[in-house]
Order: sequence, then structure tokens, then C-alpha cells
Amino acid sequence: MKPRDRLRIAVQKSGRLAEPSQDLLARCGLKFRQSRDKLFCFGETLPIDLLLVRDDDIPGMIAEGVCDLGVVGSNVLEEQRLAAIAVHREPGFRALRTLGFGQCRLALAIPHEQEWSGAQQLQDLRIATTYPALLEHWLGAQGVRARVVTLSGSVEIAPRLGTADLICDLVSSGATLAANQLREVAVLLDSEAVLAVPAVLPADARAEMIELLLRRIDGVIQVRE
Ligand code: PRT
Ligand code: ZN
Repeated sequence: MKPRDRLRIAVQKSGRLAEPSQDLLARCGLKFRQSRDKLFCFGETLPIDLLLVRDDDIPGMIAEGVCDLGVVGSNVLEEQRLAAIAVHREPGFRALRTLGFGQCRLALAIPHEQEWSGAQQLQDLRIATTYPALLEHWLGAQGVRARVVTLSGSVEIAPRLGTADLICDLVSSGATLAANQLREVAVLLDSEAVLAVPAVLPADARAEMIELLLRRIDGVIQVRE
């Protein structure tokens, strides 16, 4: 990692985690001035800047040293960790704190009229998901072979389209599953937003700022609890 004297935190640009991430940092006393292209926020109170990106890019940016910290769902972090391990690569990032927002679960859901007798019935079925590594890992642990159909979105319509027999997707209220005549039968992962850091934390001027920020984050989380 290159020495730098300002800390860089990657947060989601827009989406479910965007506002709560910025809100957490504001509660930590950080104030930012946003660049014109809205991709970068300059820290005015402390030497801590923000990069506004897609959530899926955050683990890679941490591993590459483009940023020092990131706020991302543990679902994304765990998916990318398992995907790296599957190709014998070191992930290069880890979760340091759970942040108490963005709660959801990665679950299997089947067409609502179908019976569910357990994971064994998945043998040779097609499961649509945007989380292939997490799904493969879970199937392996169950000792079942199924066909993982990787989609980039709109997973919940795959059974109706006939591209899969069932799905593995994130669920929070359950309304999306209900609207698509699906029912949840197993939870693969309980997820929430986490503070992600590189496998090896920086040892230069940034180390002190990380310490300071962690103390403030812990304070904010304690007040919430
Ligand atoms: O553009 P970018 O790639 O950054 O955004 P994104 O579209 O990948 O992510 P976004 O904003 O949808 O979600 C960001 C993170 O929020 C996820 O990675 C999770 O950690 C967390 N999160 C929490 C959720 C949900 N709840 C959630 N309900 N992410 C997605 N959903 C979706 C789910 O995929 C399904 O389509 O909401 C639908 C189900 O919701 P319910 O309430 O109907 O059950
Ligand atoms: Zn995403």
C-alpha cells in the first residue's frame, strides 16, 4: 500500500446503504464537500475523504489499496471472499465492525405451491442467484449438487420465466417473494452493513485516523443500542 496522509473511505454512491453510510460518518463528526462529478467528497473536518462507488466495487478497491476503509453489506464481502478463495486468491479484505443497518438475509425461495422437505430435494435443480459463490459454498456444505444459474438482477422472476426452478436472493420484508409467488425455505446468510478494511491495516499516518474513527463509530453504535 502506498503511504498517504489522508484516509479514504468507499461508500455506496446510491442505493440502500448510501444514506445510512453517510449518516454514520456525519454522526462521527465528519463533514464533506462533494466534487462536481459527485464521485469524491473532500473531508473538511478531518483528513478523511469519501469515494462514492458501486457497492460491488468496494472489496476490490480495499484489496487494491485504492481506499483504506469501506462500508458494504457482509453479503457482498462474503461473496467476494468465497469467490477469491475458490480461485486460490487471498481476499485482501475483511470485516472489522458490524454497523447495525442494512439488515437482510440471503435465502432460498421456492414456488409457493411446492412442498419443501429439505436441501436434498435440490439435487440437479436450477437455482438462480446473484450470489453464486455463497450458494455453491452452502450447497457443498449440504452435500447437494445443483445447477447454479448466475444472473445480474431480477432473480425473483426466473422461476416464472422458466430459467430456474427456484431462487437464492436477498430478502428483508419478504414482500418481493410474496409478489412473485415464492416462499422462503432456508437462510444461507444473515447480513448487515460492515466496516471493511484491508487484510493488513496501513501503518503510516492513516493508522491513527483509523483508530480515531473506530472510537467514534463505536460511540455512535453504542448510543443507538
Ligand atoms: O448500484 P449498486 O451496485 O451500488 O447497488 P445494488 O443495486 O447492488 O445494491 P442495493 O442498493 O439494492 O443494496 C445494497 C445492499 O443493501 C445489499 O448488498 C445488502 O447488503 C443491503 N440490503 C438490505 C438489501 C436489501 N436489504 C434488500 N431487500 N439489498 C437488496 N434487497 C433487495 C433484494 O435483492 C430483493 O430484490 O430487495 C428485494 C427484497 O426486499 P423485500 O423487502 O421485498 O424482501
Ligand atoms: Zn451492487
